Amino acid sequence: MVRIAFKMKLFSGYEKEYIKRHDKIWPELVELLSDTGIMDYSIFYDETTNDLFAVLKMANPKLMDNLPAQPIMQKWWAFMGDIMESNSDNSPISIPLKEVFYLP
Ligand code: RM4
Repeated sequence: MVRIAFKMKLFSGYEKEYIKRHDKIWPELVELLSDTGIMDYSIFYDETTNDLFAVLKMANPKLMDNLPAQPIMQKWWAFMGDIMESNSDNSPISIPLKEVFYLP
């Protein structure tokens, strides 16, 4: 099992909206993420910087490469694009983080 962590960035003032949208996350997106092998997926919000810190577990991280081509993923990213920093293809600007400590 591999732990993957990355940062995204929320536009200022959208914390409540971000939570609201994720409280109502589409079942078909949950299914896609699950089918991709993603587990224990959390996103934390840093209100001092608007950083979103995401951390998840996967047996095979290569499977993440399949996500951007999936229509549901593309639809979600387009839906989220008005409240977070995104690339021109609507995917969130995502900064990978290196693990520097782990206590099992
Ligand atoms: C985030 C972002 C991520 C997605 C989660 C569910 O806001 O769009 O790419 O994996 O939602």
